[in-house]
Amino acid sequence: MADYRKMWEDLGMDVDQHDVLCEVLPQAFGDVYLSQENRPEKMDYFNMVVAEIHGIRPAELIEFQKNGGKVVGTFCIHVPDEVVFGCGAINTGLCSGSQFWVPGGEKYLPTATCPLIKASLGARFEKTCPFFRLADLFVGETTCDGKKKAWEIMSKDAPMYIFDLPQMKRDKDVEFFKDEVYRYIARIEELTGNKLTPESLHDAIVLINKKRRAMQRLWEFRKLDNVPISGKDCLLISQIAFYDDPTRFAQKVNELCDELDKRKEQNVSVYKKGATRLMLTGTPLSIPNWKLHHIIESSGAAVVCEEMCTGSRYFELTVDESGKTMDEMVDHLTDRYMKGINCACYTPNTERVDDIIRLAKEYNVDGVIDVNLKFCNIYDTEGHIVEKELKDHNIPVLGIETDYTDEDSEQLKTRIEAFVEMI
Ligand code: BJ8
Repeated sequence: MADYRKMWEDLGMDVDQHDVLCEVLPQAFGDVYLSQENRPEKMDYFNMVVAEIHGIRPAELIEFQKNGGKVVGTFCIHVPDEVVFGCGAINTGLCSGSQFWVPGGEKYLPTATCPLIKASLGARFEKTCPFFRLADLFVGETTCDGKKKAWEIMSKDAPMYIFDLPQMKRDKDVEFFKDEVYRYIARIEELTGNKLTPESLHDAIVLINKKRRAMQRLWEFRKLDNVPISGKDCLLISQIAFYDDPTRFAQKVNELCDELDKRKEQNVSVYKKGATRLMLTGTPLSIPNWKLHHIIESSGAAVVCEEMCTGSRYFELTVDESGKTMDEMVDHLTDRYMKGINCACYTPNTERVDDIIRLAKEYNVDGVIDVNLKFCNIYDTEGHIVEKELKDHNIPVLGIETDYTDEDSEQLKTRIEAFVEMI
């Protein structure tokens, strides 16, 4: 790995503490990923991105900033990347999936807060993540109560902007979201000093759609009887999608798909014949949270789909590219980013249940695991509706709650193996 110490110091990071993270990550990645057999060769690029996760991309972003560019960090898939790219800035995801940052977050938040939020605050306040140091603007959103309050705390230390979201999807809520998109455009224009034009927004829509289409293409392989790529690898790619350069990312995913086309012709599978096919649904699995996939796939079952924000919710829908005027394009962004995202923060959220049933059929799954990050009240509560509906459709379902620690790994393994056995 190249030496990025100077860069991290210049970012004001706590480099000694950060070294602790740098020591454990390669080991964890090796155990979970590099131990897999028969991986596609084109996963090499994604391996390299993870190996240098706090190096290559931050260095690119800093170079961009030196030339006057701005970097915007977001925490939720409701916030449209297209606005940022259309203004000539770069968007990067800031979700945190490591237990490493949780104790730092607990200094500011109640213990009974979901690990995703605690890790986000920990990463910022403990100065141990370059992305949380370099962003010019942090964009929070009003999805769940924990996040809303966490942004108030983070705003004492970081330049924050709040994207307000409605709680329902009525016509007046759609209008509200549209207004928020316009307000966001004004803020990003102010940040960058660049005007968003119909042309630049159209180009950004096309750019981000290409990334989503590449992911759609990749996910199609997971519908096959002989699945040529593991769920773990697809999860990794979904996680990397949040912060990699969109053009390069789409190209690398398409190159991987070309390799998978050949595997498809030869009926190559990474799983044993007859492996149980599982879908995960629930709260997001931010990088480097690979725990569940690892437990499931080490037990011989296959994860073939994730109805999650690190999964289908991120790429299934593209933005309509036919808009000519700014207003038409903002309408299309609203269709995609509000009406099209079925997060438990909405009431009602019946479309999510419809999605789960549809995906279970499309990916021909044998069972569903409903995953909840500990202390996420909205997904936990919605789990009741999800699990009842799945049972009504005769789809076996297992509800689990977990966090970023490894403390429950053995227990989860036992429960998941029993579930697979029972299917
Ligand atoms: S669109 S899922 S990315 S809000 S897990 S922080 S909800 S307490 S992450 Fe999310 Fe946007 Fe919805 Fe997706 Fe709160 Fe729950 Fe924690 Fe969560």
